[in-house]
Amino acid sequence: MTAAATSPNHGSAPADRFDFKTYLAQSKQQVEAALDGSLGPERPESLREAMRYSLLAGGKRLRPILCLAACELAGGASSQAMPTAVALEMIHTMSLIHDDLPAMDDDDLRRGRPTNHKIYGEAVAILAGDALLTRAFEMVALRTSGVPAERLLSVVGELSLVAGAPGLVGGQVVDLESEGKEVDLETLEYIHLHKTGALLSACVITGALIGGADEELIKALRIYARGIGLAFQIIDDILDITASSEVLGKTAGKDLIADKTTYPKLLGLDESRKRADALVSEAKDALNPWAERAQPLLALADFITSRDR
Ligand code: GRG
Repeated sequence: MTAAATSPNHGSAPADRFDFKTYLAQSKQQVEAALDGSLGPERPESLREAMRYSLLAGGKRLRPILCLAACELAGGASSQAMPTAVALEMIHTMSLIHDDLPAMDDDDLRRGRPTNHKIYGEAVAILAGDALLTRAFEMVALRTSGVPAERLLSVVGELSLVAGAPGLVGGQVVDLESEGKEVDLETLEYIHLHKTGALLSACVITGALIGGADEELIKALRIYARGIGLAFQIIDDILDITASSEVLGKTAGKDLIADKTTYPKLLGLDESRKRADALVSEAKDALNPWAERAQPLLALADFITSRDR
C-alpha cells in the first residue's frame, strides 16, 4: 500500500468532500497505535509502567495529528512523520506530568485519571517525565526511516528549542513567577506563546520539515501556528470556567480559585471568544495559497475553537 493510501482521508481531497470527523477519528487511531508501540523494553518495569500510564491515558492527540497533517501538506507521507508525531506527544505528556506535580500546579486529576505522581509517587513521576522527554529525541533521531538526515537534524533543533528555556520551560517559569501578581495582556501572551504555543508550533513546523516544505510554506505555517496556539490557550481559559471537571478530565475552575490571570479575567468571556475566533481566522488566512491541500489544518484550526474539552 502506498503512503497516501494509508493516510486517512488524505489532505488533497476537495474542500466539499473533506470529512473532518472521519479524518480526526482515523488519525487518532493511527496515533494511538504508534504510541502504544513506541515504548520499548524500558527497565525497570516500574518506570515503563509510569511512562505508559500517562502516555496512553487518552487525550485529544491534537499535537501528533497537526504534525502528520503538516507533513502531508508539504508533500510528505504521514508515515515518515509518525515517529516525530509520537515524540511531540511524549514531550506534551511529560510537560503535563511535571505541571501536575505539587511543586507546580499540584493537581490530582488529568485525562480523567489520578495524576502520575498520585499513582507512582513524585520521584518516579519526575523520572517518567524525564524518560519520556529523552525518548522523544530517540524517536526522531533513531526510529525514523525514509527521511533525509539533514531534515531530522532540523527537527531535533526545533524540538530542543521549544522544549527548553526558549519555549515550554521558559513559559512555565514566567507563569510561576506571575502567580499572585497583576499580569498585563503582553505578559499573558508571552506565557501562552511559550507554554502552549511553542509546542503547537513545533508540531506543524517539524511535520512540514519532514515533508520537505519550502521557506514560503514554513513562513505561512509559523503564522498559522501562532494563531492556533494563542486561540488554543484562550479556549483553554474559557473552558476552565464554563466546563466541568468530568468533561475536561482535569480539575475545572482552578484558575478562578488561584485568582490566576487569564484571558476571560482580562477581557471577559465574550471578548475572549471573539479574540480566539479572530486568531483562528488569521491562522487560516495564512494558508490560503494552499487552501485545497490544507483542508485538515484548516479544519483542525476550527476544531480548536469549537472543542468542548
Ligand atoms: C518540556 C522540559 C519540559 C518541561 C515542562 C511543566 C512545564 C515544563 C511546562 C508546562 C506546560 C503546560 C502544561 C502547558 C499547558 C498546555 C495545555 C493547554 C495543555 C492541555 O492540552 P490538551 O487540551 O490536553 O491538548 P490533552 O489531554 O487533550 O492532550
